[in-house]
Amino acid sequence: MPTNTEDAEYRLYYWPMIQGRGEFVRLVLEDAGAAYTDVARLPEEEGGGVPSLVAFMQRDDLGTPVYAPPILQHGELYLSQTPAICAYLGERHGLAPDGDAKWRARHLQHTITDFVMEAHDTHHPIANSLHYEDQQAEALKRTAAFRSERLTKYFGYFERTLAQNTDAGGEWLVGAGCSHADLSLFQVVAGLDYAFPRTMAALRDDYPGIFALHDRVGRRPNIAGYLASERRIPFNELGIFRRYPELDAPA
Ligand SMILES: N[C@@H](CCC(=O)N[C@@H](CS)C(=O)NCC(=O)O)C(=O)O
Repeated sequence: MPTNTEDAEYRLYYWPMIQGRGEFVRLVLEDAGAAYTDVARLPEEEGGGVPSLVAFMQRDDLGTPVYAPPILQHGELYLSQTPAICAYLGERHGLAPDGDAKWRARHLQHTITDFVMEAHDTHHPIANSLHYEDQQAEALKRTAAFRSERLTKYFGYFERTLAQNTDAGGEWLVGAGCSHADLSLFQVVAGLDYAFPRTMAALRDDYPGIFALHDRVGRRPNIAGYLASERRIPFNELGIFRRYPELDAPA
């Protein structure tokens, strides 16, 4: 492992069976065309698997221990917290605006982190340690409020943000081009489309900018290639965005 961070490879540590929060990091790496190793997806014999991730989280030699995955290792730099990792990579690879606007991309990235947490909590409103089935009654109530109040509030906010970004004619959230925040908003829309297809179909006409951004990101050549590859883990009921039809709007 080179000690010079500039030359070092990117090593992502994340749960190997889900897109989860690791996906926000993967999308920046993939769009940038950056080489990376998704360490826990390597076979255990090659130093991968869940044990590699658990061992990493237990390390006490990093200066500052990491709390939870995703974790990015870049030479001797170790970063956790999805928004910090996305901003770090975006700013290194031309996926962040210049100057002070980079801070606005970061604040958008943190807002997306909040949104993701609320989307997750729809199916796990009481405790992560409990199965969905053991908190289904609370999940039904929580998701009804999420769909009618929170989802529309976040979408309204991002729609306004797009409309006010005259630098990009309303195509990107901040600055003149695609940034890490846009890639992450793509992932949230994709995830919500998976989890709540009926709710999302009903919202399409009300938030045209957000859905157009989703489609625009999906057409970016490196992203389109990634989505069609085996590197893109399918959505599933272990991840953040889960399809439980009873939580979606009535048919
Ligand atoms: N705010 C953190 C949350 C990290 C997080 O919750 N990671 C999950 C996987 S997506 C985890 O394994 N958490 C373990 C825990 O919180 O105990 C981020 O955005 O990266």
